[in-house]
Amino acid sequence: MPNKPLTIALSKGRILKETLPLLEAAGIRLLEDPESSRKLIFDTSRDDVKIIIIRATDVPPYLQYGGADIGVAGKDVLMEHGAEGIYEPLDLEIARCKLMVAAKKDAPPATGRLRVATKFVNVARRYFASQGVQAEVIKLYGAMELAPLVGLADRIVDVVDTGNTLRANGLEPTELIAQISSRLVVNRASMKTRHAEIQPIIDLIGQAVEARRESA
Ligand code: PRT
Ligand code: MG
Repeated sequence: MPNKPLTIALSKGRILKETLPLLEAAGIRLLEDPESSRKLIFDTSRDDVKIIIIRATDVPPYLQYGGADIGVAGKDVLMEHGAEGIYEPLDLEIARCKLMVAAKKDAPPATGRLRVATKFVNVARRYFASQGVQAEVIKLYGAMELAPLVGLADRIVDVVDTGNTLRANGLEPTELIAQISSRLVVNRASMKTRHAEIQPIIDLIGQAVEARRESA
């Protein structure tokens, strides 16, 4: 009996757009456009490969628990979730941004206990602890930029690209926590049991990343 298909987990938006050309290098092409479909599971040009479309923050748990064999996730999301059961063989060098602390423009320096609003609660707790700063971390699911404006928090921790969103809300970045890009991730068990199928895909994508870097 043939193996069940390899499952690749992607999320809509910038990761999908920037990952598709890399998958093509491994002969994997979507047969329809997920951005305009309500389906969650898609056939590809390879009978042995399916693509599932999930929320960016759901990629690590899908990979950890074997809901997908391969995936693409931002390093920010991986840092927040933790890497248990997940192997991270490649930096795809896409969806680059920075994980930063930000505050109201000209906010006073931290004294005493800081209130920090973020969806990256684990990253934020670790970061402020490493700086010896006492922080009370408040979990939000979106629009972090609002929190300092209404006095909910002194700082936010968020992903920043151009900085336009911060500026538009009278905020400014104060500290860099980490440079971020998206990573190819593989379920650790799949990496062992399906090595002969997965390793060639990693190699071809790795070559495509290198070729793109050299032509940039
Ligand atoms: O949107 P959803 O809630 O489903 O999930 P998500 O926001 O995690 O997914 P998505 O597709 O927005 O982001 C996927 C990954 O892209 C993130 O995990 C990051 O690794 C990476 N990435 C790169 C970014 C950005 N650039 C980025 N600019 N993720 C989010 N942003 C946000 C930023 O926080 C701000 O709100 O985009 C907005 C614009 O940023 P500025 O600085 O250019 O104004
Ligand atoms: Mg988003």
